[in-house]
Amino acid sequence: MIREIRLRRAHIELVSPFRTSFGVETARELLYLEVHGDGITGWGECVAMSEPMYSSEFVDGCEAMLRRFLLPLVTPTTTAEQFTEVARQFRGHYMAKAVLETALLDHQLRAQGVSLGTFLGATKARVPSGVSVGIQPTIDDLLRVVQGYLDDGYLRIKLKIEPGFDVEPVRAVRRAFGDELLLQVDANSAYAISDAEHLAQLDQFNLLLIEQPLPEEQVASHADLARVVRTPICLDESILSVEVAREALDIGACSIINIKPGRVGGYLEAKKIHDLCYERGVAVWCGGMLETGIGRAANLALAAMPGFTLPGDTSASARYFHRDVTTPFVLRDGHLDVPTGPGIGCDPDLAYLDSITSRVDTVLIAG
Ligand code: OSB
Ligand code: MG
Repeated sequence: MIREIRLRRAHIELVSPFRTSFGVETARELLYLEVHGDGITGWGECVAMSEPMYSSEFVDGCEAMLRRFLLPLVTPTTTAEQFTEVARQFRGHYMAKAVLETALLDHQLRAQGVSLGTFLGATKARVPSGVSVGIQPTIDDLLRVVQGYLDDGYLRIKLKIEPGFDVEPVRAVRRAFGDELLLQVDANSAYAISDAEHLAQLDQFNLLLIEQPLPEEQVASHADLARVVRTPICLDESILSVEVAREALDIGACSIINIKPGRVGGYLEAKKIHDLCYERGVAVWCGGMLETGIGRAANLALAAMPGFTLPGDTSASARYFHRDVTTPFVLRDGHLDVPTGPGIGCDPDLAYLDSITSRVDTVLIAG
């Protein structure tokens, strides 16, 4: 039985600033939910950023959504599946829904002694790691940063791009590291359909994919773009549900999907998108939102499903934080191990987590 849910706010610095076409992140404002009951704690980490720059969601907005609309849906016996169904009455707010669904799912799986990987149908014990490289001040800086990640053993490089930092940086990375390097780019919706010919210049670099070149709402324009650009289009921001995924694939807006559970309302919806793509032979990979160990553990379970055939943005703890809130995830031969314990399979170091926590509020679950 669920007795209470704690909402914890915390703060953690990033090891280096992460610049994208939408802004610069130097720290993560964190929101965790803890579902308590029967001596078990289920954990969820909210992926929303401090400001609504990647998407319309932001962490204080998620907290408001949770307090006012989502937490009141939970009773002592609510399952993750039931929560997700009743939460459909509220439009949007995927990241807020996802953190609560995940904490409920972790709680119930821990009670059953079943790992999230087993629950989802994971088939791998470890997953290949890629790394997302922020926009750098100069191309020389970029080459140095990429070299460092390759030295660490990362198996795939994703370059963040924006107008003015695209063709030349990609050319330089290809030239420096060779044709064998698994390389892709992410624009975070910084371009317009009128940039189609410009983006087609990226075709010469044999990229795995171009991620979210156009705005979130312009799904159909991505289909137009895909007729001009030969490099596969992958959608991130636009894919908010399995229904959007199906429509995007049907019209040819993308041929690859970046699955982020937080962006689609949780792991249950993420699994549906995986299953759809798997059935259609469409490659998927697991994105990231600069998660700490709690969110990362759950993403690894997802990334171990059979349809995740491209390396994800599931990087090691050290790529983000000087000290993670869980036992750090470390790269071995370019891979991260999928946790095997019940639920998400790992626990935070509570003393350390408390030291970076600004506030914990307890919501009693009335029975
Ligand atoms: O677009 O994939 C993205 C980080 C924050 C918000 C959006 C994105 C990203 C990343 C980094 O690319 C992924 C990660 O390493 O967690
Ligand atoms: Mg992206």
